[in-house]
Amino acid sequence: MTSTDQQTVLYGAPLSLFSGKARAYLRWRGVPFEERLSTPEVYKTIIIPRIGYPMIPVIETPDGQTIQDTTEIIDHFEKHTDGPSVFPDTPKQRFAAHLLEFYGDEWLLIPAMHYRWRHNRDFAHAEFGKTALPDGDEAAQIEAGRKASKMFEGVVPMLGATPEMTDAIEASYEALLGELDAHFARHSYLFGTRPSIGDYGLIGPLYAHLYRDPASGEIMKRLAPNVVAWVRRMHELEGAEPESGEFLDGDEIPETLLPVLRRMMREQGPCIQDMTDKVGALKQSSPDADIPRALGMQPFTLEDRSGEEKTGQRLVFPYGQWLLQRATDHQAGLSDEDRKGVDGLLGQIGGDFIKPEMIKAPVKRENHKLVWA
Ligand SMILES: N[C@@H](CCC(=O)N[C@@H](CS)C(=O)NCC(=O)O)C(=O)O
Repeated sequence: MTSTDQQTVLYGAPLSLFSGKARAYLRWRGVPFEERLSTPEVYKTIIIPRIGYPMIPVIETPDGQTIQDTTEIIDHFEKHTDGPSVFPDTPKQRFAAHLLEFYGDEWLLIPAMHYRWRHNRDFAHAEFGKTALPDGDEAAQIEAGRKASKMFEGVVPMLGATPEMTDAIEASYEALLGELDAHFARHSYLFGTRPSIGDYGLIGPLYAHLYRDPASGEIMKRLAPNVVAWVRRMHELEGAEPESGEFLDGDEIPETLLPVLRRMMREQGPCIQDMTDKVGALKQSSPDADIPRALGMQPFTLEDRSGEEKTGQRLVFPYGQWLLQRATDHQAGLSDEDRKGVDGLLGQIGGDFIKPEMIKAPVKRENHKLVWA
């Protein structure tokens, strides 16, 4: 990559899901950067004045740009630095990589938040305290951590992680771990020996909440040692060289990824359809209003350990449509032959409903906000 004397700064925190995603990417991409803790002072003096709301991670580039949102951060470095891309340039791999980024960023928040707040609560309070009061003693940090994490803890049931859904969320997550473990037994990353944007989507939840939080890490180590090795490869670059590797030849989608993609379509699929319908209805009813962060609730269904379907409710985030559009825009731009390949893959995974026409009211991001495209 091209380097500059001044370094990129990443404002984030060790416990943060999306900071882990950005950090892992910057390390692999060989971007020289310094990480600074997102303390209350940083929120007050940097993040809120520049972004308009409290959210991490935030990047400050050497030329003074401020970027929030890990997808935009990755886009920025893909565009402005040289080096191998995390976007496969073949039709099916690129499409599947975008879908899996969406799955990791949005859907795997459910197990991530479930495990953090039901199985790692004390640890999480202490970790929030280390960011909120870095110079405090342990007791003061825990107290500060309880306060600082109230919003995050409060939103857990709204994301669908309720006590009633516990068994189904854990059954689904454990099955996913098994599927990913079988995949990573054969491949270093999702599509070969180079990480893709899909890998960066998955590393968010699978690093901070599901690997680093101790009770979650114990489950991952017990059930999925190959996923653990992938997390370390992705995040610590253990056994991996920055900017190295290749995507599989011939636009191959490994057989071992099909169960993961099928799970995505089966579990998240109905919510994806509902999300695009709700975003479309909003544009029809209030074309001039700001797009709210959430658009009410939607049902979602997972199987519990006995195979019985359990239905919960979760918030609908229009932001998810922006991630989905990266897949559907790619699909729309394909030649007839390449489109057949992608649609054939969708047929194999139960995802026929994913098509450009499902986007009724496209969105884009502008100045850190979601707006109508
Ligand atoms: N889409 C954003 C999500 C970032 C995000 O949710 N960050 C969390 C910490 S990991 C946060 O700051 N949340 C504050 C909030 O949700 O209001 C990204 O990719 O950066």
